[in-house]
Amino acid sequence: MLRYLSAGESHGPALTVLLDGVPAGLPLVAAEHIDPWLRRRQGGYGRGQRMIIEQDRATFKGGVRAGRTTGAPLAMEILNRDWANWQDVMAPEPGNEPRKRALTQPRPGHADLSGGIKYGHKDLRDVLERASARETASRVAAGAVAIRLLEELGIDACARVMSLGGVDCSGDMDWDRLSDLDASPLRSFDSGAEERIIDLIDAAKERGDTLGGVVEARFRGVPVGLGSFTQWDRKLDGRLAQAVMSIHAIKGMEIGEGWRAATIPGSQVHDAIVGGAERYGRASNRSGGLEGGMSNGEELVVRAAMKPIATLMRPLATVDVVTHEVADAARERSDVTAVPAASIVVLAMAALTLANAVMEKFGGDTLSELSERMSAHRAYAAAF
Ligand code: EPS
Repeated sequence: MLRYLSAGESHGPALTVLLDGVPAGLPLVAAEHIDPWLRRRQGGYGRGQRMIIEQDRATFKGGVRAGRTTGAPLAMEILNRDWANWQDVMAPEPGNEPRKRALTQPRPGHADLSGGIKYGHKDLRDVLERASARETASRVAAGAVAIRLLEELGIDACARVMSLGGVDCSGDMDWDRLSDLDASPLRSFDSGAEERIIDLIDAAKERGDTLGGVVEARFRGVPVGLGSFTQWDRKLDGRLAQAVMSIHAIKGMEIGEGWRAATIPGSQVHDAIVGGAERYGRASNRSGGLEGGMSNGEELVVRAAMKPIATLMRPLATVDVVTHEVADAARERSDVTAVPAASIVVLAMAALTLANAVMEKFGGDTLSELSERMSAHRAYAAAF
């Protein structure tokens, strides 16, 4: 089983990522397989000044030798370049002016107030530093390893933006145009809608406001039967929901037609089964590749709704936790939107979940063991 953990604060020295259970023999080079995903997560129109400072790169601290995983736990480090500006505030040693840049005016919609009450911090910086979406860089580093593993097993991955600020930019899904997504400022297939959305982002910035949106993670080549119908906690949809809903600012999640399926008759929701003599398939894929808690062999389609970022340059009202007086919520700097970045984070978390389900079903200590078992299963399922 893959196990993922991370540590590190937004303005601390570094993010530390641990990923246990990756089979031995996976070709893995940080600059080739991890850093490009970190770069994608940093991108997108509407990001703030912090992303000018950071240039995220992963360095292996364990588990990889000569460009291949050894089977030992993977350890990675991503340095925070902004740490240079925060050493006096964030130093672990005592006596370094810890109250400098203290934050006592909790932001509505952020973890500040509940986290402060929970852990007994009046300086809410002790909450926001770890609650910050900076943490998602760790998720993407771990997810990039999962994407790499899935790729070796014949499973392709794609992350894109479906709508932003209420404007649809889904366009037509096209696996042959993935590089267009990297070139697009919003990671969308609809360049016409993008111009309108960019205007919206500029206007929101002007107003001191922020914007949310809907993103999609998609996988092609998923084998039948990942997850299970037999027990609640083995259902793949449930496991994907936990992974995706744990991402900062994600407030909704659907698989396939999801919310829309609740509004139309069953005859327009379910997908007819075709094939049989060769591989079974579906005439449509409104179920998003998942039925009965299991993958069904069609493309896996996971969508998530991101609320607007909670740090507003024109802040909402709050209450100061020291003076108990009405105040404006804290603001430093913020992204106007991080929806394109969220598409990469959703993909990373979905990939980790999928890779985990693959390891659970097929097992293996080495990549070749895993690949052989999966190929045998693909042949079996096709002939069923
Ligand atoms: C974030 C606030 C901003 C974002 C940050 C998440 O950081 P700062 O307060 O340093 O300007 O840029 O996101 C990242 C650093 C990142 O890597 O995505 C927050 O409060 O959640």
